[in-house]
Amino acid sequence: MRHILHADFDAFYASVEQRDDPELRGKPVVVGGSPDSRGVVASASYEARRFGVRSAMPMRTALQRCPQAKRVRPRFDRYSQVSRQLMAILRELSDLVEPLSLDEAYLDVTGAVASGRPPGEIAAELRTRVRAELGLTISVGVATSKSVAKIASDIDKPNGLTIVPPGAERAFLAPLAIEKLWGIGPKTAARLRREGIGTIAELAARPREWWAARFGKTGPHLRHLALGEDDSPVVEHRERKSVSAETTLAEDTGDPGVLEELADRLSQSVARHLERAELRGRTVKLKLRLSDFTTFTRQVTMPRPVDAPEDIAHAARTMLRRELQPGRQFRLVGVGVSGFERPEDQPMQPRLAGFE
Ligand code: TTP
Ligand code: CA
Repeated sequence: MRHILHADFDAFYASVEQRDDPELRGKPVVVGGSPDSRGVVASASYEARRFGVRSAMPMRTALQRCPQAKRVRPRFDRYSQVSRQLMAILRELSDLVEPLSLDEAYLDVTGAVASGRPPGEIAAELRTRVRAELGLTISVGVATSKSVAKIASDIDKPNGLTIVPPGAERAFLAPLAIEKLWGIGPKTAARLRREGIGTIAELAARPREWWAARFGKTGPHLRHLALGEDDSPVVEHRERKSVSAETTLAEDTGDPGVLEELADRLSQSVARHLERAELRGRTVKLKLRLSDFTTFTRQVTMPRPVDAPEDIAHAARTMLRRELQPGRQFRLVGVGVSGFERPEDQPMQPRLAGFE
């Protein structure tokens, strides 16, 4: 059995703005684009939500509903920074962390629970630490699956903690509205309601055939979710520290032409991987192994982060040439780039449209 936490910042962007500017605390705050340029609300403080303001609503509408609301332009760099801080705290509690977006993540704490710590205690520590160290509140759901943990974290927002004990999944879901389930959007929900299905219990009571007829391929999966069954694992997203490639030569050589060409090829491979991962780094490293197995590295810091094959190759060749001496034979060459400007574990870019 797994033990999973789902953590989600409350009113994320708006709370960060309120934390950073005491003037905004306790007041309705909307973060998003200007009403004059058809901006939309990215995040609304709970004070603003009392007036019916919601995410994704046109800013103009939001300010009509709540004219005294303070509008703040989004500061995505700031939110990314806070997000990294949350993920770092999560990683101290377990190395199985799966960020879902800047402000949400799953944490698998099965290991800690096996060694005697109740999951609720881990959740409580997490909430205390986030509040003390980041000055922000999160809501946490604790359950035996990702799906139930996510629904649980949402049920008692803001600043909530909901624990669903093992075996209680079905009973917990039973009275909830069908929209709470992954895969049931507003349109599907409206259709189901016309058939008299409004709660997850009513949905869960449907026979297998009904699910297949109604939802096709995803039917069986959805049915499991409605029954509180979900065995999808928490998939770790490790922060990548470097990208590198190396080759052991078929035969040791000191030939500058052969070695430089190899450095070029490795640089190209590294550049391709960097591009795919959308990473650029400031440090280029060259790894060399001599015929007597002595291994050493040389590195250079670039004036700007690089990802282009020619930049990496130029740096690698320059370092390589300095190591060539008559009689010196090499058996391995490696090239790597590190010192990334953007950590890879930012799961997604802020949704930019209309916010500026
Ligand atoms: P959410 O978790 O959906 O919203 P929230 O954190 O503001 O509020 P809560 O969880 O308490 O209900 O989204 C997290 C952040 O993502 C949000 O602060 C801003 C951003 N976001 C957008 O930019 N556009 C959107 O349409 C939504 C829904 C969120
Ligand atoms: Ca949130």
